[in-house]
Amino acid sequence: MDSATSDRAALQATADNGLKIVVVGGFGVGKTTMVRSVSEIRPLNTEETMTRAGEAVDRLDGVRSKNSTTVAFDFGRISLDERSVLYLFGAPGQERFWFLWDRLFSGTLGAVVLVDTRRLADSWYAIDRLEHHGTPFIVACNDFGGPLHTEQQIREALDISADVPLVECDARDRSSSKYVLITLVEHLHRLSAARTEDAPAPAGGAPALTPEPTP
Ligand SMILES: Nc1nc2c(ncn2[C@@H]2O[C@H](COP(=O)(O)OP(=O)(O)OP(=O)(O)O)[C@@H](O)[C@H]2O)c(=O)[nH]1
Ligand SMILES: [Mg+2]
Repeated sequence: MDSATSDRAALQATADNGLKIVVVGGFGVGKTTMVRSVSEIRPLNTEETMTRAGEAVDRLDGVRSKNSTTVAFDFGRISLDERSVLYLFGAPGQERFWFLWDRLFSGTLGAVVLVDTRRLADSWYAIDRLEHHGTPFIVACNDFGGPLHTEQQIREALDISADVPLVECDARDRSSSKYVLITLVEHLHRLSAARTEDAPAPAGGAPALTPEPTP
């Protein structure tokens, strides 16, 4: 287990808008890879080697070459600007660890549902849980060079409406992953602005985002 952390990128003193974001999705879609590639601190990973003992319970369809899996969660951090800092939590993808998700979603402002378009059905549970919690999310299709689907086909397969942003990404690429997170934060700001449309704007720019109350 790699649990080392470092302060190689110290948090700016002006960072007063911390947002908890979860990266969720099916097994082996690249959640740990995304948190790793984008984090400005050495990420906390709870990767464990997958052994023969887990063969009976761990699903390996489509990800045969994978030999480690997240057993708790990943944690990383990225500053978007002087004030906004995202605290990233990567969820475990194996079904036997899904019981952790509901706790992980607590206090979460928004989520990235990472999708391998060759295994779209593996994303259904994540979307179901997010909708249950009322957690806003975007969908990011990670590039595994799989079969190409139109945006409409993906929306229909995942049963997501037109107002849920859908983007493509390569989780191994920092700027691509950062673009995904910026898309999510912009989505959250739009939702927040729509909620407070009639309220006067607070001094000092965009209103700070606050989590939805957990149902
Ligand atoms: N081709 C390709 N491979 C990727 C991409 N992102 C991640 N991978 C690879 O996919 C494998 C799975 O990545 P992980 O980041 O461990 O996936 P995960 O979703 O965290 O997996 P679990 O925590 O076990 O559910 C790794 O071997 C990555 O190197 C991508 O964008 N393209
Ligand atoms: Mg992982």
